[in-house]
Amino acid sequence: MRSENMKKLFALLTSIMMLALCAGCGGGEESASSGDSGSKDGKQITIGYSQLGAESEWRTAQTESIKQAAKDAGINLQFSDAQQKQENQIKAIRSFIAQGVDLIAFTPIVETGWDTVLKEAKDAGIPVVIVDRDAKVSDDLYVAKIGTDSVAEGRKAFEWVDQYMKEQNKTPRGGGDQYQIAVLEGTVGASVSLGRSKGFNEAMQAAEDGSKYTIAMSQTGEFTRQKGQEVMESFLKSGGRDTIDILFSQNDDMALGAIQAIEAAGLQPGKDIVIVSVDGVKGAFQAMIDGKSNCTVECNPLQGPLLMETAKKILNGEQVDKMVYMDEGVFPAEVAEKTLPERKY
Ligand code: GYE
Repeated sequence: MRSENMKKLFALLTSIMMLALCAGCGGGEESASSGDSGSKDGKQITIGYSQLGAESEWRTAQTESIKQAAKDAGINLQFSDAQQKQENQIKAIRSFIAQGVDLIAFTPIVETGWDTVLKEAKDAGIPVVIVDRDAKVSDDLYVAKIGTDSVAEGRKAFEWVDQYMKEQNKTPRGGGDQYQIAVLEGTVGASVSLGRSKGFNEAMQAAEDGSKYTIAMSQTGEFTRQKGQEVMESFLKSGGRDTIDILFSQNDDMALGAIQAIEAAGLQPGKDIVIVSVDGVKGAFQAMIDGKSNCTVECNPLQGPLLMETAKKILNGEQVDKMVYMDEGVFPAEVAEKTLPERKY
């Protein structure tokens, strides 16, 4: 009888222990499935990301940031490179919808033409996050935008130029009383190209001495080093060699190409022609250290961690900001040497 009771007690204790253990492992799974480990209802999160291409140092850094952040967050990233074609991005987004990914993120190469495909994502119940560049679509077609303030970048570029030109107090190279500006624009129709032009021009119009400047030449260099070089060459050949005072390049890569064209024309980049560009990649810092460029306005490509965090919140049903801008600074040549070692891209 006694040993019967002992057996029963033993059995009871064993089952209590088993229950406790199971609860423990269940709890482990629970925490693995919520938040930090990149899973949704116990399943790994899959994000489909359509990248526009690989045109610049900046873009390479942004792609790396997104891939690394997905890995760190335990998220399965379906990455697709559209090689500068909007139609490839639309195809990629459609294939993410067909696969039934948990969330779609994309960096729109141009601002317009996204309504139909985003409507398809919405109908399939897949949330969309727009990353880096902007798309002109109605608010119900995306959950969040993570990006850079390109209008502010353009404005900062002009403000730096204006202050620098005042300090230098040079006479315009072409004679006359206006400084001549050449602009290398980014991809045609891209929000960041339009924004940087807008910010730069508005700041010029608003400046007290804005009439001291004129935009003499402006053309797209498609955000690539090679195109930047080619277009700068043609600017210099069509009269710019003796007249351009300032180059505003809408990204660093085009400025690096332009520097080669300026040197090939027998001029000193950074001296004969003052150069300001946007991005803040290491190549621009090196050019400033070498005395060949004057300023870079930062555009932060390290968007991966914020994207993953935002995606997890959305999939957990949490509220997220509709628009988040990355923090960005301005780096003139005098701080380049000190700053380069700290640069992450
Ligand atoms: O400035 C440029 C690029 O969309 C902000 O795209 C980005 C821009 C960046 O390739 O280098």
